Amino acid sequence: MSEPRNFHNYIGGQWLAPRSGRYLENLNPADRRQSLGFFPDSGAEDVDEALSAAQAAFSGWSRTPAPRRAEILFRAGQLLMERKSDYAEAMTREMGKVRLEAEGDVQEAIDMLFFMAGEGRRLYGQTTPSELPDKICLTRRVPVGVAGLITPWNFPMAIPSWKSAPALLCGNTVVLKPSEEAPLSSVHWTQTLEAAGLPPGALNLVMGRGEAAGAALVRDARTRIISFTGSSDTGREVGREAAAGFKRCNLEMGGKNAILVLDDAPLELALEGALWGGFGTSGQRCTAASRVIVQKGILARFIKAFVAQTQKLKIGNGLDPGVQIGPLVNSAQLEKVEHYVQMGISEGARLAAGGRRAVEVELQHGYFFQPTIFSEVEPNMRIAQEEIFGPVVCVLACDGLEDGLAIANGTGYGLSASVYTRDVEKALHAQDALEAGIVYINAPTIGAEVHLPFGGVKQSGNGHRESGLATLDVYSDWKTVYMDYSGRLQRAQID
Ligand code: UN1
Repeated sequence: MSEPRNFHNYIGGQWLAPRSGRYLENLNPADRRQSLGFFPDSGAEDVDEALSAAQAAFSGWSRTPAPRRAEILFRAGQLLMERKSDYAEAMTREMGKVRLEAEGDVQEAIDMLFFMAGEGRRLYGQTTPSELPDKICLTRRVPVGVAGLITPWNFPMAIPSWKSAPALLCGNTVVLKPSEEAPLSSVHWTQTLEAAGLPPGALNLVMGRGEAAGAALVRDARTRIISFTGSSDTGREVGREAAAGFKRCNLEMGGKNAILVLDDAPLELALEGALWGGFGTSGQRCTAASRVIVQKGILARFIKAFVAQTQKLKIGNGLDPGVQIGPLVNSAQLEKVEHYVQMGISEGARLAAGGRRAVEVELQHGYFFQPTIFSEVEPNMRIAQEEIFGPVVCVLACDGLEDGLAIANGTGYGLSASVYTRDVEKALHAQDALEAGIVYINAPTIGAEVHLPFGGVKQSGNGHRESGLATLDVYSDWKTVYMDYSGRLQRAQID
């Protein structure tokens, strides 16, 4: 292997070494003997420089017509299509998700670029009649200012795209701080926008840890929008800090998503959904189906087949063909999963599959964990309440639709939920009653598409949405314009 190289921040259109002088090495979680390189461990001084660059670029970028801004995003989408395969391979090496899923991650960013590019010629406001004659009223979306974007490692290109594409389209400038576990995909994202012709300072990339670079970004008065995806605990801190500065703040946090399988469900389809929803991305999705609630009539049959199919999943390096389960992202995540497995056992759940690190010879240099199923899980157990973010699925029993819905809704989270049934009335009733921002019928809890709103209720979010047209409300302010051509003073509510 060649010498691991040093990567740089991107500030004001230049690739710069961090002023902090510090770097973090990034290792391949499937084989930690392989280094991806050294990435800036930026400090407050780097964030300061990036915010100055973003602020300086704001007047030019915000006055660039939205269709012109959109054309740059469109070109970036075309470039990303050409680079998809290379970037996906790098993504698998940096955070472990299997190659096919990494391609899906890059594809999600392409989709977002094209979706937002189209929006450049719309960005619709409203025109309304006035209560007074010879007067027109309308609303326009206007840019807010500098957006600070803090993104996680599990969707290292998709999530930066969810945030930066609409932020840029709306005319804001951006400072992006990706997770230190997956900075390379953000380097690739930034290089693509640079090559597409984004002017200097419109998007700045500052790499480093949340405690240093992330905290400085959230705290600084120049950041007018904060968009954060990560844990509910960190989100609470971010939200508190943002509130003190009256900043727009979009928080996307955890989930404890459930698939509800009723007696009349198409069983094979539900099994496939539980496997993909529970173990896709090794369970490291905020939308992962970490609970499967099965009606008693089919419970035994479901568990038997679910265990058998889970044990057949091929674990390994995500670049190897046929591998379905990649590693966890790092040792801390591995230890967290182990901790929860021990907890499940001591809470009295039955370990039905997996439960251990995968220790085959070819896996010994990575952070691999067997896909794990607990059965006989009670709704109030901690393994059924807390987000594990790993390949651990809890199977719970329910008596029927109402009981199943109560269990599904019985956690503090509310991101994604799913129901499998052939009964149309039950399905429609469930989509009404499930306390979740996203509901699937006869499909697993993962797989959101970029032109629809993404986000959760309860502790999964703070009322905003990513993706879809709804995300434009995070990245723009409404300006209301009244145009009076009567030539006289007209008093609303009086004349
Ligand atoms: C996340 O896990 O943070 O719907 C995002 C899905 C993906 C995005 C997940 N499109 O599962």
